[in-house]
Amino acid sequence: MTSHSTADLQRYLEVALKAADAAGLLVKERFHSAQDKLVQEKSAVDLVTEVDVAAEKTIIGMLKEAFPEHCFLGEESGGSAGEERLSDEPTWIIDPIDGTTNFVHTYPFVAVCIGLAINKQTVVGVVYNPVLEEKYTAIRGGGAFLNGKPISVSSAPEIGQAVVSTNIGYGRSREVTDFMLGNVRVLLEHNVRGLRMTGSAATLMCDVAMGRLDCYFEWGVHAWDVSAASIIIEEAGGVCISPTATSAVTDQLNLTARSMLCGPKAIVEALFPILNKGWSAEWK
Ligand code: LIP
Repeated sequence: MTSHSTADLQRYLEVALKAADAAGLLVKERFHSAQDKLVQEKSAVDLVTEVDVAAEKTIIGMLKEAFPEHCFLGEESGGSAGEERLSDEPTWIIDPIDGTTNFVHTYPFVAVCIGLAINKQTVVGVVYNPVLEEKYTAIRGGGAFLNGKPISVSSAPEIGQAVVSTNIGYGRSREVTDFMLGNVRVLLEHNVRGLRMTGSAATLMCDVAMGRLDCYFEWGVHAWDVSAASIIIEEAGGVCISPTATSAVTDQLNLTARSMLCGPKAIVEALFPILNKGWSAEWK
């Protein structure tokens, strides 16, 4: 397997930043014109706009030109079947707009997400919110940055002092509702200081990376929602794990596990044993 030097990772980051800027411009230009965003419905609650499609095309076009030998996995072009085929080869994992519902509703928590995974682990990540002008970047071993300034996760020592975040996703069945509400109940019973749900996995994860939130968890997320942001958390000193009924806090993050729990190690370790983990990808 070819090895990738820090200089290679820097070069990957440079191109990813240019692609994120180009896509971010498309998002920003259309953000305030909610009425004329052409919306298609993957389901009544899972939306895709013409901007998602155009932004993904732009990103993949720019990355492919620079790195024709790499693989690509995009929310709008790859789909879930592609996610299951994630290999050890360098693979760009792209969400052109994480927070599409927010975008449609002009709620400013949206992000262009570009991650590069090698051996199924993210080594380069860019999460760019062009509305709030917040650009998070990281390469493996090089620290995490918000608009060029180093960031780190919070030092909240326990759940009672933590503001925790999650999202409710797209499932509306009885099983999903019971599972989601079960975890909200767990947090309240453990006197969590606050709970936030703002509808974009990547922006919440970056809020955790820069320490304004203390933790994020969600079941149902895809690799493109979490790949880029996962390295930003890890490089900011936090941990990211894929909680399942049989996993442990020490397990390596599995980008395609459809689950995420991340934050400072102390909070992740405190939440891991108490959250319900019996989620099923089959649930609607
Ligand atoms: C969204 C995630 C969010 C999750 C939604 C959806 P999208 O991504 O960021 O955390 O709750 O179900 O996956 O679809 O806006 O890119």
